[in-house]
Amino acid sequence: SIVSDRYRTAYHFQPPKNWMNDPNGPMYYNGIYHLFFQHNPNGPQWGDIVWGHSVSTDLVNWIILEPAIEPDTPGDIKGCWSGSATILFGGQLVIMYTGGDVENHQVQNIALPKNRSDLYLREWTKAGNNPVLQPVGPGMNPGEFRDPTTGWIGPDGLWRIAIGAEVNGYSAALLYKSEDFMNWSRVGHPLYSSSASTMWECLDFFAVLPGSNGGLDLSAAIPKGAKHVLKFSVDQCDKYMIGVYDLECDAFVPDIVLDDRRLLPRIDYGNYYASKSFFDSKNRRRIIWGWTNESDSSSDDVAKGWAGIYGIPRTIWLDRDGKQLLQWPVEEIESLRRNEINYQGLELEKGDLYEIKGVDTLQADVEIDFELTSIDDAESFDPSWLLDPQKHCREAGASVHGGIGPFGLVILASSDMEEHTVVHFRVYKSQKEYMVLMCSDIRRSSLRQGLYTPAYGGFFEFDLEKERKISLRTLIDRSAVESFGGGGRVSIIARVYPVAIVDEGRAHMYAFNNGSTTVWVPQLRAWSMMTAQVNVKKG
Ligand code: DQQ
Repeated sequence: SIVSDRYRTAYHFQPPKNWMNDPNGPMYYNGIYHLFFQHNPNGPQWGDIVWGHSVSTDLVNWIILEPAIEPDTPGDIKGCWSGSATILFGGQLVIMYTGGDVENHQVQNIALPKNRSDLYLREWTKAGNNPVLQPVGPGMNPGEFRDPTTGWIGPDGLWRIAIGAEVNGYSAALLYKSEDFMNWSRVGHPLYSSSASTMWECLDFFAVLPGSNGGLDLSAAIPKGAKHVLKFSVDQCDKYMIGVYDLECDAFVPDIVLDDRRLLPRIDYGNYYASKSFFDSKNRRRIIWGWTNESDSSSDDVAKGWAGIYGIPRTIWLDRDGKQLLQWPVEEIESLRRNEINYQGLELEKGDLYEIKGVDTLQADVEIDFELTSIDDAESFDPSWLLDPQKHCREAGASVHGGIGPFGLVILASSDMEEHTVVHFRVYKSQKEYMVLMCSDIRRSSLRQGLYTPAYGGFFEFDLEKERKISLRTLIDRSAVESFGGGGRVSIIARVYPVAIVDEGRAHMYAFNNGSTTVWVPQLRAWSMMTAQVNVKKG
């Protein structure tokens, strides 16, 4: 149908139809990128979950294969849920995933490639000794024990994995050890735990080197000065802590422990969950995939026949100060760029709205630098805003004048501006630094009723004494808007369903400024994005 096709993304990952949630077991193996995904082959809502399987050589174009794992054994008959792939020595390959067993307990199972010389690794065999891990031990909740991480090797040469669990009502990243990846025993203490929250879903644990965007393989020798990241999915978003992996205690020790978990940094401040990263040995980088759900209703999903996309795969690394993760779309996505337009030396004064013409405004990649002509008018920052950036974005929207900002992009706008999405910045002066607020405000993205349309937002620190330019990159893909602010310090992905896209088949795009301080745009580049071959069935 028209509605289904107009909102269907052109270069974000999704199956040909039906439901998709968490990315599972991403890896690069023998020249091929593999991506598995929680998938309902029978409908556009969660249920009947199997591991869908797609392969690619460039992370842009994908071929869908038969599902890799389906519920057909006592250990996974009630569900084949999330998990990870680990490449062992000698090229051995293992998937560990959570199964719902006959009693509806969550257990961990192993699947192995049937034939490692099949380039696409189409068929997977379940291990005879499944399940390899059961939810046993004092205080364990058998219904909250899932999503094993990729394995890593400890100094004793043994494999380790972490699994999210609820133990005595607190959240734990339980740690397990094994010699052969088949027989596992639980370590007496967790990798990390907290009394603050319920179960952590989709744990991810990896090493990063401050200031270097080269990725690290968790199982290789970790260089001196490296840090570790523990990511967990909770409260509808993906949060992380930076710390060290203390080899002596065999535990993760965060650099900072915040007692209010609303203050924890997020991988993405928009619609993004259950992310999982992997080390790409081809280009020596760490890549992260995350799930972006629909923001329309489930009856809309039935009408569309599909639900769920993934964000563009992103390179993820740690900033020089070792304080926050940075992300940037993998460079391969730039192969879809066509017809560059280039504006130079735009001056945006208070109230200016400058139309950007010459690109496909429904499928575009936009890179823009905003240079502040002065930083004297920055209003002062209130640290309590960090608790709820969305509230701040609601109260200080694009039409509310400020000292510095709001300035940014208005996209997916109808001719009469009744519908529009705004991605914008505001700059504040805090005691020691400048704080930048980035908002992706989708409250007026559509005239349709029944959509989830928040004003997403996140703050980042920025040294404006050193650098006056704040960059914004926004990828527009029909119903997806994915933005990276300050060189990847804050990312926000959102889903929008404007009526104008359907009715007019096009939209308008503008750069704007609504703050007292004039903003200079030394350069704005934008491209139309071609439609990628994402899981299109051939023939
Ligand atoms: N989705 C999976 C679980 C995971 C949850 C089930 C997170 O394994 O905890 O589809 O979205």
